Amino acid sequence: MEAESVISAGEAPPKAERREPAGPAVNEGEYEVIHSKSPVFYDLYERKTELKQQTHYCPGCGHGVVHKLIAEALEELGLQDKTIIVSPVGCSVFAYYYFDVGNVQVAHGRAPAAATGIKRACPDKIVISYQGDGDLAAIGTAEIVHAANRGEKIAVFFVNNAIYGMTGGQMAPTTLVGQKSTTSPFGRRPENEGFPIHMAEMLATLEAPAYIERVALSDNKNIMKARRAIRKALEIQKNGSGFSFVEILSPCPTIWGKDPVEARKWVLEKMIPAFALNVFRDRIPSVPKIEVPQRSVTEVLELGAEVEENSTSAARHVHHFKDVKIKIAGFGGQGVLLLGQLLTEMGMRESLEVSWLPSYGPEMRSGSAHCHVCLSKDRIGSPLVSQPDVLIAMNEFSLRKFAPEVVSGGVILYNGATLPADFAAPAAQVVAIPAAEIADKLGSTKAANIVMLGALLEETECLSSGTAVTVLEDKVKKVELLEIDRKALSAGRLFIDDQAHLGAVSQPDGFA
Ligand SMILES: Cc1ncc(C[n+]2csc(CCOP(=O)(O)OP(=O)(O)O)c2C)c(N)n1
Ligand code: SF4
Repeated sequence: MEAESVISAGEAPPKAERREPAGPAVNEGEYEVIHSKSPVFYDLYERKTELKQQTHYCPGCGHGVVHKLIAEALEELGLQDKTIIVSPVGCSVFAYYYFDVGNVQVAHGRAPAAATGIKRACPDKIVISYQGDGDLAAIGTAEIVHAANRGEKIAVFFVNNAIYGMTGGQMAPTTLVGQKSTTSPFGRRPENEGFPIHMAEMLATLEAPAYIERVALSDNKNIMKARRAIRKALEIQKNGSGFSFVEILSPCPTIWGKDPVEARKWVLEKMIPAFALNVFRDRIPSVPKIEVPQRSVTEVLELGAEVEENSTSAARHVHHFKDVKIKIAGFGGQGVLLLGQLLTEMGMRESLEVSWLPSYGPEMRSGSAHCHVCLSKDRIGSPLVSQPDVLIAMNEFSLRKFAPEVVSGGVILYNGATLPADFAAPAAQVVAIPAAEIADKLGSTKAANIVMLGALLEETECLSSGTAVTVLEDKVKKVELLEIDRKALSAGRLFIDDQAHLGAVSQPDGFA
């Protein structure tokens, strides 16, 4: 982009525009016209295959102007080296071609979510979410509303040109009533397409945002206001004050079928009356602090000693494996997901890398549910378990469905007195455990999952039963239930032990 200076000959340049004259000396009191671009832009746009001197924006496009205003504000505030711009899909998808700052290009509508993550991970950085109206007000509505509602300390620059530019002119949520687009060829009709969405006003209903303003690129005066608004949003972030949102009414001459001058006029005469220019919010949000109960020093020391003791005994367990992948499946209500969580909690306490991935239907009870659990000495690449070493099948349906996935030499623990007669066992160790029956006799059928946990620990020795007890003690608050769970854990272990003595299952030797 050739950013052209606004200084004319004979006129004193404002401070930000003062440059050493590059050309021949001029007479005192005279100034030469300076053409330059902010150092926040690359000198040459190397990522472009051709025309490395200029952007891909159409003549008169608002994106070019907004880019210039952002670059100048970053330069003036000395923020270039701290800035990360997140640009999603739309005509500005290649913003990273131009800005010599940190850049992240994200999926359509997702910039506020990505910006949230970046800002929280790097609070010292200046994070900008740069979005069009199709991106921010259509596919990305949820992201912007929730980022604003959380008061994320980011600056959002919302380029509203009332149309989908990149894809050739479909109706946007901000398309004006009566405005023609390829998907509203007779003009937007509120009775069919609804009214234009006023994002600035909508976000101003939320408590958290610090600054919300709508500006326009209709004429030089308004462009200067836009410049101030963009700078202010960045200053707010620099000061750590909160969420800023600047909506910029922008021309899109190409899709509107106008020349650049007519397009600016259209912003002035049509867009501004429909989208009032205003400062909708300008205050530092007051965020109430919720007190977290403080433990006394004695309590902390006691707790620390207990944790230390538990973690030392948990760490003592020898893991005979590099990693173990477990799938647990059954009906909702059988404690399938909870069993997975207990295993991951145990793994963490034994200093393993862990992951837990649940998968369940919409029903709270009796729908099918399963979860994937990984325990590993190394970092886990994917939490998905498609070839489990161990399957815990809490019902026949799950046994039949997932048994074929189990690796050769793996283990299948089935919650049932016997295996179904026609079940063709794969090349794995299959053990039927009447877990529900055992749990029932102990006082609660619900503890069948803990019987299976005991069986798993005894059969595979993947984790220590001591860790299981400490985890249960921490998680189960009802004394009677905890007692049943302790017995269920022991019962599961004993069952496998007895089977081993009878020669029905192999001796536990852990995983290779
Ligand atoms: C998931 C997904 N859905 C749809 C698209 C197609 N698409 C690309 S850009 C765009 C709209 C962009 O409009 P806007 O955000 O207003 O930006 P402009 O091009 O006008 O600057 C759409 C729908 C896409 N790339 N990805
Ligand atoms: S189509 Fe519109 S928004 Fe896209 S670059 Fe051209 S003028 Fe800009």
